[in-house]
Amino acid sequence: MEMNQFSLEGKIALITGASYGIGFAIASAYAKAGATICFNDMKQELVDKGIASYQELGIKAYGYVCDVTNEDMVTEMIAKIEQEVGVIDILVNNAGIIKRIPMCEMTAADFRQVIDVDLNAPFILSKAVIPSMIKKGHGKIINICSLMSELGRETVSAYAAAKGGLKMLTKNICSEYGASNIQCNGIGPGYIATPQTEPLRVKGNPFNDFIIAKTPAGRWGTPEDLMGPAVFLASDASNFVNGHVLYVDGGILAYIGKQPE
Ligand code: NAP
Ligand code: GCO
Repeated sequence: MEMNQFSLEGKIALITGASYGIGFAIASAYAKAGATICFNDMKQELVDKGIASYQELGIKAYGYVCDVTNEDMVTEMIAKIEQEVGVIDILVNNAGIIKRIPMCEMTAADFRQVIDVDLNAPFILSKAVIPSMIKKGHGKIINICSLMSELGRETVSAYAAAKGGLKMLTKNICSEYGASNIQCNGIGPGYIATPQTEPLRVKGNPFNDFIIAKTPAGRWGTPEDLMGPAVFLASDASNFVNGHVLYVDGGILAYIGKQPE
């Protein structure tokens, strides 16, 4: 086995919502593996902040303002990337939101917004890049799923519905485009310390201790924990891995949880 199977030299990657958080970590890992990085955010100020953060790591990243739920903006962004950088080899559907509201108190508009960002947008982005990947003869699509692709919990009905759907969209892209040498896989992060989970980690929140007791690793994950798995799924090393969700969760899905003392 050639070790350069894990190299991303010469590849162009688009990671959505990657000014910070998990997306930023994945994009940074891809750059270290040799890829050219493109990312987007909804606000120019965050795109600029993201570009500066990448520069601090010595990475020249191409940043674009784009709301991933807006198909016209996505079409424009992909065209710009193809013109300014080149055809996208790797798409990471990372941009996502969560609304933690008891289901019966959640408005349909709130539910729809989560589905729009976490499920409809990966469909829109994937549909936008697949034709060029087919022409190029290869492509990698990585959907950032969740433990909530498998499990539910109180207050996250919209998010779990979206992430469960994203798991099945992953399997369907595999089924429909595997013959075109496109591999579509998911990454299911466990509980990761990012702005999205900040409310769960505040001092004294019992959920913090709950997660640590439920995780064999005995800790919250970090965005850096996702770097290696993300490089693997973007590289030639995973060319025969398709339609799979790789859970990077410290073992939480396998474990009933520590007995309370
Ligand atoms: P985060 O810190 O909240 O970052 C989310 C990113 O997505 C932000 O850059 C945000 O931009 C962007 N975004 C949101 N809506 C967007 C839209 N409509 N168009 C473009 N960009 C948009 O989240 P994270 O923790 O890094 O999570 C990243 C992904 O991992 C999400 O899909 C999340 O569901 C998933 N995930 C997270 C965890 C975890 O424990 N953290 C675990 C499993 C899965 P703005 O700053 O402009 O809003
Ligand atoms: C929550 C958390 C989780 C994590 C992640 C777990 O409120 O339960 O936000 O949903 O973000 O998705 O994999």
